[in-house]
Amino acid sequence: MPAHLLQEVSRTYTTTITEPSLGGLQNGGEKLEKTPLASEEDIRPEMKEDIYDPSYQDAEGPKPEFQYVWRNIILMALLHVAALYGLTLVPSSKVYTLLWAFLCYLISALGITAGAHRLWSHRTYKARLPLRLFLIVANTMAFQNDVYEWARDHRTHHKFTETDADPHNSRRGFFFSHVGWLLVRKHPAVKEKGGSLNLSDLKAEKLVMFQRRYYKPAVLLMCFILPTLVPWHFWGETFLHSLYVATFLRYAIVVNATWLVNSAAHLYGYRPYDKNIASRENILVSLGAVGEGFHNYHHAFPYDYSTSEYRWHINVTTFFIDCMAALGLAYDRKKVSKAAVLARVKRTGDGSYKSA
Ligand code: ST9
Ligand code: ZN
Ligand code: ZN
Repeated sequence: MPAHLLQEVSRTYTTTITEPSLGGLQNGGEKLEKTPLASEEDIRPEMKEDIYDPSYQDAEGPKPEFQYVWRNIILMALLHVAALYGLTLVPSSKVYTLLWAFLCYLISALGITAGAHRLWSHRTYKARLPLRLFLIVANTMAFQNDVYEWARDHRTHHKFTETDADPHNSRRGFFFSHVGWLLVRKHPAVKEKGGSLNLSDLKAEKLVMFQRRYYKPAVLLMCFILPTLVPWHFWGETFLHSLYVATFLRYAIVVNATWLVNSAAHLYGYRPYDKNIASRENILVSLGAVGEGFHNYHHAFPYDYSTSEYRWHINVTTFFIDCMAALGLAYDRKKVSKAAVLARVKRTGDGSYKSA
């Protein structure tokens, strides 16, 4: 059978969607498998590293002192001062510069949400090489550590959430879970318990390891040099506006929108799916984080490619992945069935559940 036909067949049979709602956009009219998927065993048998492990609890006794990392503290402070200055330059920026800054925000955001998060940390869908190439470049523009490190920390966060082994344990307060955790040495439990995770899928992926190897020069190019040079070179923006608005302000917005998932979405909002976990549904966070604020759902069902019960409801990332699926670049998207969601709501929800 010719290669393209083989691909078609494999695409048809590997897409696992329970309630397709994308009309003509989806898979060019292909028949979708309608398999009601309920548990992680059925839905994603190959990955268990992000499933919460309630058997791990904090050790008794005093917590270790914070070991400050002054280099990070100074650089983060400088970034935020530069971003504030960038904010004052917004009114005098060219419209194209603002559009470019927004585009860089969107690309960086997708590199985190569709890339580091839903693809590489959770394996909630599969992506063909052109999409993975785009996502790794976009992820480099986001400069949030390389995908290997990001996914290692993130799986650790899910498995040992709200314990000392959680890199951004929200029990240590808003500031720590927002940015503080990047300014101090990690708790020894993070390294110990994180070290027990199976990361062989990441180690085996050449693209992920390639990014890790060349991460520093790649970040310099994608996060700082390119976003600054484009407005300056192509439409005669001043160097100052290009640097402070398209680069520093845009980068600061992307990281803060991301950090809010760890801070605000672990502290403020309802818990319709599971009242026993800290993470919450936070619509404001979803707006800034292109669909990643449905965080009570996401911790309850980390294998769902939409990180939400819904698809395109305040969720640009799911729209993007579905468009990629329509082009044949994304496939095998995992979606929890409505029946499984409702059963969980009934069993562990806080009573605030309303269907959108
Ligand atoms: C940034 C990351 O911003 C943000 C991540 C946010 C995650 C959000 C998730 C929410 C859901 C998704 C929502 C997306 C929304 C997107 C919206 C977009 C609009 N397991 O780390 P080191 C071991 S980064 C196992 O140096 P220290 C390991 O052996 C911003 N082992 O620890 C490692 O060596 P190696 C820019 C682990 O010395 C060794 O320990 N970047 C684990 O305590 C040393 O690791 C920065 O600011 C683990 N989990 O230093 C840099 N962890 O790597 C920040 C460690 O060789 N980072 N090990 O294998 C640092 O400078 C340092 O990590 C540190 C800790 C100072 C924080
Ligand atoms: Zn996650
Ligand atoms: Zn979380």
